[in-house]
Amino acid sequence: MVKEIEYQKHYLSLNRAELIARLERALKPSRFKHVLRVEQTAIKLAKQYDVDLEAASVAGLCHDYAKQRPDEDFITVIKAKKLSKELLDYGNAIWHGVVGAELVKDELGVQNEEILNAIRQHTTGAAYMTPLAQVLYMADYIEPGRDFPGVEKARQLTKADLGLGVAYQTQATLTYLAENSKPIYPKTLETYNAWVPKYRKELKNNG
Ligand code: DGI
Ligand code: FE
Ligand code: FE
Repeated sequence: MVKEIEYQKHYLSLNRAELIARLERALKPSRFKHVLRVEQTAIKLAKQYDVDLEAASVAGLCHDYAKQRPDEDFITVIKAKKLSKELLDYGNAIWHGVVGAELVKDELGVQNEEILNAIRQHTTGAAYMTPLAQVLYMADYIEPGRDFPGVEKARQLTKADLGLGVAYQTQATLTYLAENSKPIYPKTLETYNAWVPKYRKELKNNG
């Protein structure tokens, strides 16, 4: 366990303990424990890759804040904030990050756009991700509670090269979605095109 950090940068008006109390109320216990592990994993990666630790903590804690909201809440936000109508074709898997970031902003008071973008991108990735967004995307995928074929490889590659981890996850997710005939959000394809061919050689050697 990484030592708990004390918030000093005012990314939100809540302190860490208050934020955690809000998350515990918003989430079922298993999801709450997941966000605590994502926070710790994000902090660890942030240390290695020279990303702001406090931003990694806030992003890790808040990334699934909206996961348990009913569909109506997301549809209301999509309409009220005039977000892309294309979003209405998807569901919670896509909404909880892309639309959930708006709830993180309005209800938890996180105003920092880099943190909000990292939350928006945490499920699908994006063609351009800041190091913070890459850290969150990977922390969510490799936190110690994750157990699926390939997770050890993902941990190893992420430790060796953050971008290679991003490419590995993106390839695995796209493969999983296609194999299971699931709808692919266009941004997921953009992420694939931006990251996977770039790491073609490394991915091949590490298949
Ligand atoms: O919220 P978590 O479970 O912690 O993790 P997450 O937000 O990364 O969500 C992972 C799920 O999202 C995983 O089952 C694959 C799914 N997903 C990722 N990209 C897409 C997607 N689902 C659809 N339908 N389309 C996508 O493009
Ligand atoms: Fe999520
Ligand atoms: Fe998550």
